[in-house]
Amino acid sequence: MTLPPGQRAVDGFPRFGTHLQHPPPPVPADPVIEFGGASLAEPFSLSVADLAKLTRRELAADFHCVAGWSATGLRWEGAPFGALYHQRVAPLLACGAPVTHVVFVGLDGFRSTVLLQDALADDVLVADRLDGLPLDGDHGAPVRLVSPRQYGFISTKHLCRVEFHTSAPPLTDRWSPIASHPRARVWQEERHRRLPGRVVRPAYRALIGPIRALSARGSRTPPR
Ligand SMILES: Nc1nc2c(c(=O)[nH]1)N[C@H]1C(S)=C(S)[C@@H](COP(=O)(O)O)O[C@H]1N2
Ligand SMILES: [Mo]
Repeated sequence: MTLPPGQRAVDGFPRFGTHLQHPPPPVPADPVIEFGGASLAEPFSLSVADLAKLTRRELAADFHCVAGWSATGLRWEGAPFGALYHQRVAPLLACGAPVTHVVFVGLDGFRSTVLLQDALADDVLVADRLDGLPLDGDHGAPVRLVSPRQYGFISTKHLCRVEFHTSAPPLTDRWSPIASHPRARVWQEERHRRLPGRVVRPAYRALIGPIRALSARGSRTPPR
């Protein structure tokens, strides 16, 4: 098995992220995803139930966290983001400047900013199932983004809003020591916005233990 540079396989699939001191956000009774942003003349929303009726795809992929762990052999199911974009969003785009950036927002307030070109890769899904089961709270219920060729922080869990922009939205981590790379491609080791991936490896790896300890506290399910 070949992993991207600087990654190490872990057993199972840990719950991870910046939200771990809290339990997963409750799933609304009739969850929807809102689509908006400067590029859309009219915002609209799509219920998660309707999302399940769109063209579906199964995807076997590894999942790579920027801190350095990789979960291997996951099986995702959901709607390809590219199909959703071309079928539902593109016809509603206001004429003018083209879409360049897409922002994915989670019910816990988490946001990821992705270049449209990366979001349209053929393995990017809005996933509602993992390993043959509905997505659980730990991994992003009711639905999450999955972009396996980018570090995990791109793959917003508990997805509730998608925004389309014609230029880069303001950076929220401009002064952060772990300023994330805007493309976050795992095979290019694009971990940090300014520092080479190899250089930040040890510092990022040191974060895994403390973050996983938090995760055990907020987790809904025992670690697998
Ligand atoms: N809503 C939300 N999505 C998120 C995060 C988060 O804190 N909140 N963390 C990100 C990070 S850093 C990683 S590595 C993955 C972890 O996904 P997992 O908990 O399913 O392993 O989720 C990403 N998506
Ligand atoms: Mo991560």
